Amino acid sequence: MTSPAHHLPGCPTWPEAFAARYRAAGYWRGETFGQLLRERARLHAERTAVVAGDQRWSYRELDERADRLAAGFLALGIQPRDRVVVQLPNVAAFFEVVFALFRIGALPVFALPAHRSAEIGYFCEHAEAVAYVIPDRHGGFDYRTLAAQVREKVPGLKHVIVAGNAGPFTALSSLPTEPGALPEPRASDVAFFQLSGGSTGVPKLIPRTHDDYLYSVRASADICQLDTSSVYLCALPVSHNFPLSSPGVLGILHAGGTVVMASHASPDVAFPLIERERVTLTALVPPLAMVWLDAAKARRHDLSSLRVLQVGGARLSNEAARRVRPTLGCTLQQVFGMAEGLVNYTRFDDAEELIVTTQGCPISPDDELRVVDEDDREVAPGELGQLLTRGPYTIRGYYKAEAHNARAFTSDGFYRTGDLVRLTPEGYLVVDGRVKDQINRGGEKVAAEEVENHLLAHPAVHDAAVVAIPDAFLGERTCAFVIPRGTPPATTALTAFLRERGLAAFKIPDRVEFVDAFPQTGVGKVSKKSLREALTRSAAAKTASPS
Ligand code: OOB
Repeated sequence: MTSPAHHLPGCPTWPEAFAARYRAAGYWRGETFGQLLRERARLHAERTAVVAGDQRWSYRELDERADRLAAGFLALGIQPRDRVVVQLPNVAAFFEVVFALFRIGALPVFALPAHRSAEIGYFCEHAEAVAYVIPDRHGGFDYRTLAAQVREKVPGLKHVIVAGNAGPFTALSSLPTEPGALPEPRASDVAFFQLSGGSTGVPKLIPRTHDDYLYSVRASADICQLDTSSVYLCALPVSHNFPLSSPGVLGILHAGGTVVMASHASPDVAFPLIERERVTLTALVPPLAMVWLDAAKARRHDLSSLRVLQVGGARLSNEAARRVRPTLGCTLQQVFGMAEGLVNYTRFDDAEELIVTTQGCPISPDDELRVVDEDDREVAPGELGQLLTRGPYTIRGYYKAEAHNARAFTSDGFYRTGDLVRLTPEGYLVVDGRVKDQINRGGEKVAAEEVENHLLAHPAVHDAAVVAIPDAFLGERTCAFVIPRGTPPATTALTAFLRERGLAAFKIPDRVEFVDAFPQTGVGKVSKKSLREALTRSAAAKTASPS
């Protein structure tokens, strides 16, 4: 892969012929996130950009805060291209921090609030992060304790910066200083890292450039018809690609609208905010959408401002999809996207049947899709196959992952999504399973191998295989099959062991089954298909004889 001199080493990029085409088509416009905010602050100075708790920031205030904090980060010694792990929940400080980093060309690595020391330690190490930004406490958890553990593991981490009460670390509020001259990152540079849901031992880092990401943000804002009157409720964790950019909070800032941050996605928190702020658009994963549909029936709050409910991250059932319009009185938009790039949307004026039965079609006329069999041969139109994709906002490789990239991308640069899809005659995608070794737990992605590796570290575990169990609420849950070494440990001891290793709670197996051996495939690999079938059989037996 080509790599311009100013480009961060280890980040594969587009071949020049493609880059030239994407520029000529007007997708890549040479604009950076820092410039975008500057321009919006000029256009919409006094409009409200962000509402979070009792804070309301105008575009001008956000712009000024980003400038002052950018100067503060520079004064602390954070340099262009330095990596900074950002693990902030849905708080106003998120915007101040990421735009300050964008402005100096330092690169946020977007961690989720649920990540713990196993994940954060790895991100800090792999990205060679110089700083780590956290809240003091959130959701009953003290992030300063986590930071202390990470610091011990990763001596290269120079700064822990806390939004709130800093304890032994650096307070975010102590940093802002008089704005001065700022380095100017280039739009073709990497702007930040997203995390891949992944299917391998460790999560992969996804390098996204200003050019490519801003294109997806602008085009998403257009598809969702955003303007200055749009009000977006950010109910999912803001650093995830869906609420961040599809069109999400960045799409709203691009359009001059207002972002309302919800500290939690439950109806108790979200419905009063929708009523008070006259929210027009929001995004949920399927299990939350189902909770909202049930809660909305009570009609205790005025949700009439809501025009669009986006649902994505995991497959929404057609039945739940059909309930959205009658129950909430708004349009459903299905979103099938991935942090690696490609995002598909149903469009607002699509026929209701297309909206409730498909996961939409791509953002860009230059998104190339191929639906192939195991030998990478294209399947017949309408047949189920693996989705490969390439385009103006889909990465050409993960950060510092050469061996994995050779498997995850074709030699001509298509990303192997691992999703099984079929294309409708209208060119819309229906997602129907996957080939990647991953569990999609209500939109939260669990890489089987990652959990297996942690289980294998337990002295009483001889072998482990993690698979999905169908679940009425989450879509899927995780089940770990374990071959014990001698007497099986108690399930609670095993899950406590994983927690102690610092694994995020959503990756802790929901169920553990001890077995003597694993069923094998013809070539002697563990047959996860047989393991899943065994679970389905035992569930069927239980329903047949409920004793
Ligand atoms: C979004 O991004 P990721 O990176 O957390 O996960 C991507 C994977 C996809 O490859 C697919 O397996 C699954 O999540 N997925 C869906 C889906 N949306 C995502 N599977 C079925 N139906 C859907 N609607 O999840 C993401 C990123 C941007 C926008 C929306 C979702």
